[in-house]
Amino acid sequence: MKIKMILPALTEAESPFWRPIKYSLFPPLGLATLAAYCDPTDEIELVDQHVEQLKTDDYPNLVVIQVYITNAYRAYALANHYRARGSFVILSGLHVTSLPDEAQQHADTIFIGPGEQTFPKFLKDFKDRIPKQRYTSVGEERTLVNIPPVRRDLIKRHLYLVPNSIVVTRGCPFHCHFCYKDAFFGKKNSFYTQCVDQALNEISRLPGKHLYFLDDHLLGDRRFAEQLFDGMESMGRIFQGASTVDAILNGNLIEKAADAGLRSIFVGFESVNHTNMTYANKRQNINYKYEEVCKRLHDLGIMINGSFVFGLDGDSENVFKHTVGWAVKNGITTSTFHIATPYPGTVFYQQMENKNRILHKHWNQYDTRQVVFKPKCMSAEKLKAGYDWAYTEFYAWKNIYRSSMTHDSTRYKLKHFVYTSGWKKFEPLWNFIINSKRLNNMTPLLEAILTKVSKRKYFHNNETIAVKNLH
Ligand code: B12
Ligand code: SF4
Repeated sequence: MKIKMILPALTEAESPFWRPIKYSLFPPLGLATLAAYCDPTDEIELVDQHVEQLKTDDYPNLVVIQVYITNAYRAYALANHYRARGSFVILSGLHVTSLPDEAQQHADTIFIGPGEQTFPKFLKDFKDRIPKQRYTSVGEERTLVNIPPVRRDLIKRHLYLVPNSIVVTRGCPFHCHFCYKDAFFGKKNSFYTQCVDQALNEISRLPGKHLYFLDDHLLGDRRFAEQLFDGMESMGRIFQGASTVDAILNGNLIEKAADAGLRSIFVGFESVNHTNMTYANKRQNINYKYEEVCKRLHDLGIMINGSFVFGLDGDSENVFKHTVGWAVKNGITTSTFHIATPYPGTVFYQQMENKNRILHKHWNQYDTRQVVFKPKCMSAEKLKAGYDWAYTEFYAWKNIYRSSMTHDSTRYKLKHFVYTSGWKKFEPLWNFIINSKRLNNMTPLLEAILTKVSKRKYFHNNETIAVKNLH
């Protein structure tokens, strides 16, 4: 059977502000995960429209499309196209799970929630010629135990800066009101992990040194994470990942992560205005001092990618200046700013809908760069202008310099400066490398920049951690 798997390009990937490097970071891991359930005799083509041309003059038997909110219209057009050519078309992903009835109009079959249990069921039904219109894994038992190895052979590694992306858990233990997580996983069983051995095996199959864990919260299951980091300690890897504020400050997990090779971490600070965290049900951020998070990570030589959301109900016009000032002062290496976006299926969306504050439902503008709801304490125009200002200001040379200078050692200062300016200031060079299809030649450079700068050793003693600086 001929199977075509497609990740259609996100709408914003075509805007004049498109940063091709942002969309050439990670391969389509979800689709490669699903491909593992297909028959070895199936002829599978995996196309990521962000990095390659999508030809649509073929006749696959089965077309599998992953739908995010901002590629939804493109995904539906592709689905209609292939259905008209006689292919059987299936759709799933976050957006299909949020709005199944919308997606169903364009597909022969849709899937709700993660696909590890439902996709193999469908494949069997499809072969038996009794496919259903809908399969759901929300509310059902789900597991990652004994899932087959991701079909990484289908990934065109040379087209990505970070070909070694990996996920070893699904979901997250928290329930933030603006997050897609509960809509996608359901409230029950919304955080689960692989077996540690299986995760370590997957890591050992990946070539090179550098890994990027795309898990929502790599430190979310303390026992699992401890065993994972213990197992990784002798593997000589360097990696990046994501965590919440509380997991970084509690216990010694973050030290174990550093020992295992963690060199940079995505932290959901979301807002320097703590009232917002109560509105957003982000309890894991409340009552923690963000400055302590930064200090602890910097002491371990771990760079910080801080995530911040603007426009929640506690925000007024001074939030932009306040946030950028805080981030620079605390040596945040890179910042990802978002305009608060009520994704369908979330509590935040329901709240905005109930108060008649949704401005429109053009999904391709729900990209967190545009205002799609009425903010409470400022106009939509002010919110957009403040967001744009924050990006420009944070990545101004003077602030890259100031932020780099907050570190103690010269090596860390230099590393911060090179990493941040390399990410944001050399767009034409990135574009040239992407066009010459040599992006993965840059991976060793990324590895070099991520080498360890801290020589600290950690001595763990039950709850207390004595950090001895060997500088
Ligand atoms: C990598 C990534 C990206 C990449 C995506 C491209 C790529 N190559 O995958 C890039 C950098 C482009 C990106 C961009 C953005 N992202 Co992003 N990203 C992720 C991330 C970290 C990992 C995705 C992943 O690989 N997951 C692991 C795989 C195994 O899961 P999966 O892809 O979901 O696939 C499974 C299921 O969805 C399902 N499935 C998927 N497709 C199909 C199809 C069929 C037929 C079937 C049966 C099943 C199925 O089965 C798979 C196995 O279970 C997620 C967080 C996360 N942990 O998922 C955020 C995430 C998807 N991103 C998010 C956001 C907000 C963004 C941005 C808006 C950020 C910004 N301001 O730029 C943009 C735009 C995205 C959009 N909404 O349109 C949010 C999405 C919110 C939402 N409702 O859309 C997430 C969930 C992060 C979060 N916690 O909030 N992102
Ligand atoms: S901690 Fe992050 S992934 Fe978890 S629910 Fe909150 S926003 Fe979503």
